[in-house]
Amino acid sequence: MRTLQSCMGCQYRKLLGLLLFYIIASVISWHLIKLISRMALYGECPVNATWVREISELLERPSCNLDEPQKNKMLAHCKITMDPNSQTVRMMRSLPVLTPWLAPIIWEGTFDTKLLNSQFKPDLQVGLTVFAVKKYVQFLQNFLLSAEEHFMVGRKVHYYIFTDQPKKIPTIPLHHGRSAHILEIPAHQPWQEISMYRMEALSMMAKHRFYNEVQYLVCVDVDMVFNDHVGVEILGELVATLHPGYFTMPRYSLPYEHRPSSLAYISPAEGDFYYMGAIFAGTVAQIYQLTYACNRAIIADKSKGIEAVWHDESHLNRYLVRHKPTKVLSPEYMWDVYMLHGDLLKKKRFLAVTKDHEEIRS
Ligand code: 5GW
Ligand code: MN
Repeated sequence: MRTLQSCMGCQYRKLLGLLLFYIIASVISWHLIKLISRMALYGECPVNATWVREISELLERPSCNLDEPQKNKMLAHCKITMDPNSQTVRMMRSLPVLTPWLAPIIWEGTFDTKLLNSQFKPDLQVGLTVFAVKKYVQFLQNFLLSAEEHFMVGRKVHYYIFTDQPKKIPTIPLHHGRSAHILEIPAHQPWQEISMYRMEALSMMAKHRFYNEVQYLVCVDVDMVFNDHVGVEILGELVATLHPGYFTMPRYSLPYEHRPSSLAYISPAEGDFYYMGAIFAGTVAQIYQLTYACNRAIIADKSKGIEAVWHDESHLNRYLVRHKPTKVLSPEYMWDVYMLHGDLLKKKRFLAVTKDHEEIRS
């Protein structure tokens, strides 16, 4: 009898112990889950502090021409959008690595350079096209030097430099197997013309020359510098780049052409991302199709007296609604120090050079 009672007592103690263990374990795991999900959502850095510092720095720059009330308004706006508990920020911080049509979005950590390099033949030839018209020739030196350091290192690269001033093109020592070709073009007057003329010139050259010389083309702005590795991971059939100013924005706020009278029109029901006109890539055939279609649309708009809101970029975005890119580059491949959320990027591979717009375009 005694042994039975003491045994029952020990059963109760065991049960109590187990209960206590479960309570403590679930409290600990609840806190752990909360901690892990916070880290996953916001990263380990105190994002709020980083963003506040970024914005304050931007506002204090001499080139920031906002007046005091404008600055205050901007800060107030940022306070709302930067609250890490807000739904917007939660959404923004989950960066997509696949498009809805399952094309990869290239971020640091999503690719293996060694493996990718083994998938491309050693005799792969890549064309890098760039326009340097009027005062923009001054960007070429640093552009080319940085490309030699970071762009398709160890690969055969053809630089195609479209310019109105062949004599002013700097001579940069190029690595073995890499060459520069100067292609003379007329200086167009209004700036949109130069920017848009690129589509015409590229489609012509793709048809008549690039076919024979390269397999892929990468078409970029010249007011840029390479700042980190840019390699074969950017090559694909049709490659577009997320605009650094809009990759965290909801679709309804993207600056597409909203007037149905323009051929660049994108309706509220259409559009996926907002792509940047300053860098796109693809096979020669795809770049030919893209630049030819965009140029045709630009000409048709012009004949109706319409110019798309962001010029060639608007037409590029329209084209990419119908022809989904097979690969999308993250803003690592097109960054500008004036953009927010730089803390989300592990690398800033291709950077816009800060320029005095009025001076350079005069
Ligand atoms: C651009 C704006 C106003 C007046 C002229 C130009 C211009 C552009 C020019 O005088 N020369 C020239 O070669 N371009 C080419 O078009 C450059 O490759 C330049 O990178 C590209 C797009 O123009 P950006 O860079 O001024 O446009 P954002 O949107 O990058 O500022
Ligand atoms: Mn530019």
